[in-house]
Amino acid sequence: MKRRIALAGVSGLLLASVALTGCGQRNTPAAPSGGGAAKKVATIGVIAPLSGGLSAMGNGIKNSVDLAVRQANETNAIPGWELKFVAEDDQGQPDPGRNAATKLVADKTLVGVVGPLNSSVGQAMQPVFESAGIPLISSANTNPSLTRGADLANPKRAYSTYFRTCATDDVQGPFAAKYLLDEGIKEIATIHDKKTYGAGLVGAFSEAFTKGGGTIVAAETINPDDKDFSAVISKVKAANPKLVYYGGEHPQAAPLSQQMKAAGLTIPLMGGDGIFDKAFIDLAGASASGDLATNVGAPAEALPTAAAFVAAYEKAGFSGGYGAYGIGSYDAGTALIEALKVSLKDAGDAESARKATVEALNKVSFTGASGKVSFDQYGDNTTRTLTVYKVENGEWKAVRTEDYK
Ligand code: ABU
Repeated sequence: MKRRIALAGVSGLLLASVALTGCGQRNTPAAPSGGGAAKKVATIGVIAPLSGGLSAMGNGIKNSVDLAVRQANETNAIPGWELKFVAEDDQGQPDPGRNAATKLVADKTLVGVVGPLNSSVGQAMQPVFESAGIPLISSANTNPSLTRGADLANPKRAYSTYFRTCATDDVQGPFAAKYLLDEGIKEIATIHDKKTYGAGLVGAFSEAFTKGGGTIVAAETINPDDKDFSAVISKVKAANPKLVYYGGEHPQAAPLSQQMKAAGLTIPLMGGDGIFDKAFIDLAGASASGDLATNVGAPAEALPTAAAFVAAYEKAGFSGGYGAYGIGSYDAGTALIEALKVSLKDAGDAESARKATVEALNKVSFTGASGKVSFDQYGDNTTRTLTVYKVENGEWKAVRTEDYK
């Protein structure tokens, strides 16, 4: 069941002020001053691409969680405890991601991590967190197998310590397919980058698109490190599609869009949340006009529940925006903090509270920046919202938001 959200009707942002203590890259508890009892330390980590082509998205994830941690410390959300924040760079690659996970779980004060961005990196990290009994909450991994296993017809929780706040590609692909069919676009070509996310998204899209009466006139792949897409563009052009649906991320999608248009394939490119970033428009330039993307969640700027987050993020003075995954990352950090309010209450140290933190995460329920947040039996968010955006006048403009139950 789904509910369409009327974007035009959303108005009157509820601007709440949030006190912040500073705006550095790292949030370390202050040393206790004389007389007061020393607070115990629990560490919240972020693992995301902080360098490379996806770093704008990755830094948005990092900053948004940093903000949630600062606010928790400022309001003494967990009496007797100070939260420390650390961030590690996974470079958007599985091996550095696994290494970062291994490094962080060795810290006895670690109680949970938000991240990573890429589903393929999440897959590499999940066993590390499962062995350590430490929760990992992603705001961006959209491949459904990470929570429900490879056989979606017979879902089984993949990892007891893994959670996510974003909607998944078995919803995102059909959402894009329905939008295109509603718009009368019935012949399309697909291209993906062969990665977990790209291949999975195109698979989910294609199934729904053909079931809905559409035709896939060409189905091609690229390699994630390709720069020249002329061969694949020639094949796609010969099939005369009305649109190219791309599964992958913006560092490849932007030059693909540019090279398509330069080669005379003057049709829109559409992708998922992996291309929804200002960097796509900056990289593709004028070629991006008319291109489309879906993203997980509703537009933060139009969501009353996100107004306080948006204001606090701006006030904090982070370099770079919160990006596609900002509100979901802030909510992932908040979910962890909500769980810690329960698990750390009577704990002697952070390490002994890990199991209770996972148990408490399964029971959290709160209104976050993105709306209601709680997790189902697989670790997925029970709220699943998606938005279609179109590039107009050099900006992503929201054109349809739907909420799936
Ligand atoms: N969700 C889009 C990009 C991240 C991923 O690989 O899932």
